[in-house]
Amino acid sequence: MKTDINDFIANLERRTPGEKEFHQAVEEVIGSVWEFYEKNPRYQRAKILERMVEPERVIMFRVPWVDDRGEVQINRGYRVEFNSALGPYKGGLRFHASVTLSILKFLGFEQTFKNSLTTLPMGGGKGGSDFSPKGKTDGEIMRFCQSFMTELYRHIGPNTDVPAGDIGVGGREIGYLFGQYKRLKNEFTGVLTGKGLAWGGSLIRPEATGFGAVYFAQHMLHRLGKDIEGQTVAVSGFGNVAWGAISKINELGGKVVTLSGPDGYIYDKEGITGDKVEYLLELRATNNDIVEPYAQEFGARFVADKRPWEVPVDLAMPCATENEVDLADAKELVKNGCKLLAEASNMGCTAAAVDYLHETMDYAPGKAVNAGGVAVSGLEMSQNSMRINWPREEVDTRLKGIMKDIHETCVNYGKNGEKIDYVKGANVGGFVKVAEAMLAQGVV
Ligand code: 2IT
Repeated sequence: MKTDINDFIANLERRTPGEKEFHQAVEEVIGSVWEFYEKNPRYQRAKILERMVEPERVIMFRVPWVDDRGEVQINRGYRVEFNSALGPYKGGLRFHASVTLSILKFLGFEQTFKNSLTTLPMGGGKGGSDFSPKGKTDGEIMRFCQSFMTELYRHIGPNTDVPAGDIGVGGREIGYLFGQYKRLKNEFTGVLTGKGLAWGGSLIRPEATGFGAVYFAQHMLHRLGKDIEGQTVAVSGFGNVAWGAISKINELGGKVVTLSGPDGYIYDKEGITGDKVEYLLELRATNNDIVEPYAQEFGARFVADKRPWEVPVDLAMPCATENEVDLADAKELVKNGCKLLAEASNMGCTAAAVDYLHETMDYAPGKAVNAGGVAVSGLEMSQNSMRINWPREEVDTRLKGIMKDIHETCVNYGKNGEKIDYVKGANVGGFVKVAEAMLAQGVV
């Protein structure tokens, strides 16, 4: 009953036609773990990989709402409950016009391994909608969130499935979603993470993805005998992840010179520091999804319709969305002397870019680098269960410890001579725990 890797992928594509982002995510993981899988007949007999690529449950639903002009709008809502071997399904909600089932399946699949790497008891899931917050008023966003939760509430719960934010879902949206859940269930529980501090949220959760990514990059640098201090960094995006990463890079003495949005990128030679960092939060709150106003506000350069990877930097940290670094971008980075790329976005690099970066510099994938966000979500769940709030230092110390552990796991499973294959390290390290738990729990 031995299948080879090509049969496995052909079978996956036949069963899930057109889901190209999902195929990309699965192929990346399978490429790393196949050798390990072949050496372990007990995994094969239990069809662990075949089960892993099939979500435990997918929920799709209509989300009707009324806009400010009184017109009825219809969006599609999703929750992909991918894998609960290690704990309740856990992962964010993405509200963006580009959302499809394929994108949420890739994110939910990745989330399973990422959550396993955090060492905390969380399964993997992801959800969202093709609703775009761009240009919407606060009232419209609230009504959309209420309608979305009016269906979602029956599928989730603090011991079942705990959503959080992702692109397009921040503190405001989590508030509206939480309010509606509480009203429908008449229960105040930790059913969502990323909550406000006064009502069950955790300190450091807003900063966690960016902080964690920088802690991870710092471990990569230390292995090379270097440090963030004095390094120039290109960051993409201008949302929550970019904001957290830039704050931490500044604190550690690095200099961030770029930001980006769907409209182009900003090159700020002086460095994005002080008020400029806080301005990102204002820019985000306008719901316009453009970064250009930064250039007018602070006199920096704006380059329309381009990505920031053409600027000479020492480090690159993609902080926006999937496939935001392609092969040409990767070549440009290397040509300009960039020595390290730590992916804070999920699947930030295309498969061709990953292959190239692997040969030319130190590269680490999102599921390891950005795991600090969901890790602090896990800590928010712990605090909610105990009905206490930890001080800032306690959460930050735990986050630092988790990022160190994830880095060690990558080094242990990804050693390749002098180099570390962070892709293999993260994939195998994340896979082993999930696989063992699935074996132990029988054919379910
Ligand atoms: O991609 C991610 O890990 C997130 N959007 C955070 C998920 C979470 O449950 O905090």
